[in-house]
Amino acid sequence: MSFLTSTTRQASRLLSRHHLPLPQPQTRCASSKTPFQWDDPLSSQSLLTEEEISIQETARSYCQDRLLPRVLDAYRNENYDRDILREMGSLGLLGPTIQGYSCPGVSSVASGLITREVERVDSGYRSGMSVQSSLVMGPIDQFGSKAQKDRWLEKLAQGELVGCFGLTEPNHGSDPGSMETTAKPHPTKKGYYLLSGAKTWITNSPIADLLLVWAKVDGQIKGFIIERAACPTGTLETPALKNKNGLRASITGMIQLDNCPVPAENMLDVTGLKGPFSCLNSARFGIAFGVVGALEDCIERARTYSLERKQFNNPLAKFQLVQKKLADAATDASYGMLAAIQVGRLKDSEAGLAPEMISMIKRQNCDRALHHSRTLQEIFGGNAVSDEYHIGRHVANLFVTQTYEGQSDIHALILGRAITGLQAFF
Ligand code: TGC
Ligand code: FAD
Repeated sequence: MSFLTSTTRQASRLLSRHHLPLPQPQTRCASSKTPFQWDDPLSSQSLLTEEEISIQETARSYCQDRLLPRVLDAYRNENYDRDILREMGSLGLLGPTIQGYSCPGVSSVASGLITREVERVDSGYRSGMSVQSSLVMGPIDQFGSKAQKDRWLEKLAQGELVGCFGLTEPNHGSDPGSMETTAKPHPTKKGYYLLSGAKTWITNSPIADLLLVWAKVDGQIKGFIIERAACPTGTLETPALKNKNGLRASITGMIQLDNCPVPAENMLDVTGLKGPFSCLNSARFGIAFGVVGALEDCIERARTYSLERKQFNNPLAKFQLVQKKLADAATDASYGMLAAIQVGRLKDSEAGLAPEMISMIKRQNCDRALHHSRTLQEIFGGNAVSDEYHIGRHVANLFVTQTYEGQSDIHALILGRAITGLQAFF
């Protein structure tokens, strides 16, 4: 049921190079007959290729048919179903921009549309997928040797192996450059390093088969792929962090390393913070699309509720204050989607993009999604407290999306540095 069989994969690669023509500028004035679409006010759909629309439809069907029915139980019980990654793998949703290794090699916008559909259901499901695609498969594809790619990429693409990305430490979150985790040459075993240190708040770590851990070798940051199955007892622990009040449908934990032996051949070919930050560019880009999906779900649910619920003999939707909340949210969702598509096109273009563009859309879309989901929550009155209305879950999740992969204020400082040439971090 993969959306890209080997035959269509070739066709889709062609399609992705030949985008459908953009809508032509209208010579006539906007007509009152042109219908306004409340769920796509600025017609972002008109900017997509046929292939992208088809991928979006496949992702939406899967998410609505298979993920939505599971999400309440997963969220209530903090129970992430590991099979989800296998299902996503069978549909070609993992590592979608990678060429080869059973990955479809589609456009960055297509990958963003996938995260939008997954996060329309739940940010935690998007998190589990993003880590696998952008933060584990991405770095192996970008900085891995041929042997590393041959060994792991296909299994990760199929969801047969689960990966995690360990950058944050208990004492160093926004400032990963100060990390304390070290890798030292093994004193007796040639060609091996010993890794020691702790990583925290790591998505997928308790179930990960492959753990990409960033550690300092003589003060220089390097990435190591740790294979859980090869770790001697007592050298690697990944306890789960339970009782979260957001992102409960994903699984989060620590990585504790105590002289864990890792072969030098498992090291990635990149040095310094540009290693983890290059992977984060793709993951942050995915979040910028994803949170729009979560906000769109909030808008749709609030609109439906306000049309059905009556107070003072009128549907809530008839009241001006309610309409303003919907209008504000729909405006920011559609601006956010257009900006994300533009950055996606630049990402795939010859000219490329500046990482600050990703900071801008990650920050703005997360901030706006959190703000509006919280405002739309008010439309549900007391019912908002029931998880069956879903909106409270999105609000709690969207706090996390605003925090991880660079908290909103950190991205403001990245932008401030680019605008002024002066850094304000320390
Ligand atoms: P700075 O001097 O800015 O940069 C150091 C080196 O890195 C390079 N670099 C980048 N390269 C590519 N893309 C980017 N976006 C890059 N940003 C920086 C830079 O060119 C430089 O290279 P070189 O060769 O000159 O050494 O470093 P800094 O220490 O001053 O950085 C400060 C700051 C705040 C920008 C940075 O530390 C930061 O972004 N902090 C936020 C931390 C963060 O995002 N953590 C994410 C953890 S992973 C996660 O949250 C996953 S959640 C997944 C999920 O569940 O979905
Ligand atoms: P801190 O760095 O302590 O920041 C606290 C506050 O201080 C923030 O508001 C921040 O903006 C502000 N602040 C910090 N420095 C400055 C400054 N110079 N100027 C102004 N304000 C400042 N990490 C991973 O490596 N891999 C993962 O898979 C992963 N998954 C996660 C999943 C979840 C559910 C969560 C909650 C986190 C996850 N993280 C992961 C960690 C996440 O990236 C960090 O929480 C985030 O980077 C912020 O770091 P911190 O929590 O240490 O906050």
